[in-house]
Amino acid sequence: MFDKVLIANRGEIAIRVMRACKELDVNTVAIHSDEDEKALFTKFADEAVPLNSSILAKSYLDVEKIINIAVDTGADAIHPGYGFLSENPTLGELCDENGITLIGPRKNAIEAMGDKITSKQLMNKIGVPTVPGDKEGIEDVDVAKSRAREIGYPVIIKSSAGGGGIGMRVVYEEDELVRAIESTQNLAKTTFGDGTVYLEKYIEKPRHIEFQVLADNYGNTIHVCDRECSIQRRHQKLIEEAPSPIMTEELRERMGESAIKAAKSVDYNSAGTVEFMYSNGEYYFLEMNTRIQVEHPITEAITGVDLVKQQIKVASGEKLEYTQDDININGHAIECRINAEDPLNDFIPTPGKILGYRSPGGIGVRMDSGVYNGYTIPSIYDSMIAKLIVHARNRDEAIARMQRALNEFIVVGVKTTIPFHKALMKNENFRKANLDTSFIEENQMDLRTAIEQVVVEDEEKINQYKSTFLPNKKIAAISTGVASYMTRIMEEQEKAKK
Ligand code: MV4
Repeated sequence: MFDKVLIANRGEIAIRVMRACKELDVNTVAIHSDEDEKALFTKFADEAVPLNSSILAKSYLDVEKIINIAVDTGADAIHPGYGFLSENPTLGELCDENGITLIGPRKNAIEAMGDKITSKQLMNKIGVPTVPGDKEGIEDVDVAKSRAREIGYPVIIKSSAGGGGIGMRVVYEEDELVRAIESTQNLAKTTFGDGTVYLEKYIEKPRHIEFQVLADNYGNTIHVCDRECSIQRRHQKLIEEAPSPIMTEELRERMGESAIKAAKSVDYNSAGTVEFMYSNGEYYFLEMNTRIQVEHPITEAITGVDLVKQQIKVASGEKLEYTQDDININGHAIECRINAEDPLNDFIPTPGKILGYRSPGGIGVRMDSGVYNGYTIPSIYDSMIAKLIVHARNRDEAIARMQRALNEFIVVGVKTTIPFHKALMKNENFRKANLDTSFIEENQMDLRTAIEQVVVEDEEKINQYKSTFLPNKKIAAISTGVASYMTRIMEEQEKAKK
């Protein structure tokens, strides 16, 4: 096992990794930007080293600076968390050159899965289902036209270097095809420096189901079951649950086998996630994320596997402690991402100082967070306040537990997405698990009305909290619950339809 791990990340995930390290009796080094000097994760670490900048390229994305700190502090491994350098092949390369172990997959796996055409070709070769369509980039628009006719409209143009929803366009008829190809090529070239695009059948309203995988250096690869991640907005997940409500033993067996095959095809040797789209009984490989993901705790809840601990252990050369037969599902877990955002104003970030804070707790509740009362949520990073995870015997009880935990959660000073999640828990379609990737769009009217109601109720509660715990503080009223400009526009649209 390692002596000392440097965590090349910030916020809740830095703390999550440090907790795993402590249970393994491993020392931790935090690195932090100027902006993060007072962040909670710096206090959790055995040592905290300043990056002396708040510019991303000179702080959390500065590979050389981070490697130098690892060398100087005597760290023998680096954990990149998610985002930032987690899928950057250069980090692993520089680690190798400096005798440091990267807690993550090898460079070739990151690169093969980072290129969508390469990974799709690989999946086709090994018999993992992919969406019908091109296996090569578009070179000639006339060939593309005939391919689109064969497949049938609608089709989608995707950039090979893209991912996570960036650089895609849906095409409903032939007239739009050439323009869509050209604009996607241009976008891909400017964003990724690679203008390669390809075409496939557009799957309408798919569910997004992903499989957690774990692999070691000795070819042992298992899946740690599925997560349902369909409820997202502009490719940002809002809530995840495990297992997927539509999963059957038989489907899990097949999709799990595909996930393992996908991981093995790139000699995977860490924790990773294989994403699929699911529609009408069919599933299709989408991409593989070669990192630990935000939503990994729901998998930990239902399987009891500490994914980060396993990830660290396999990186240090230990064998996986689980076989596939050891993985069993116990109950149901839900994670709500609580962000400093205004759900009634297009989810715009609402950074600022937390003036009062009450964290939920009790049976079946886990809070992964990097904030505290008095902390100022910076505007230069993502706006997550906490991941609230609940675990219960079944989906209905998990929803009830989440409602109970959300009702305990109080944040004073900044608007949050807590009202959104409360509204979601009450939504009939959500409760019936009647959901797909269009859920937010299709339920936005009902959700908005419910959120507005919750905001009014919460204001009362927040005022009570303030008069009890913050009697002498003058705090400007937040979350007024008055119908916003957007609401009025949407109401007008709704009326016009009728
Ligand atoms: C698709 C699709 C429909 N048909 N591909 C979005 C993220 C990127 N990795 C792939 N994405 C999609 N690819 C075909 N052929 C619909 C999406 C999609 C989506 C996929 C997963 C989760 C959420 C999504 C939201 C909108 C669109």
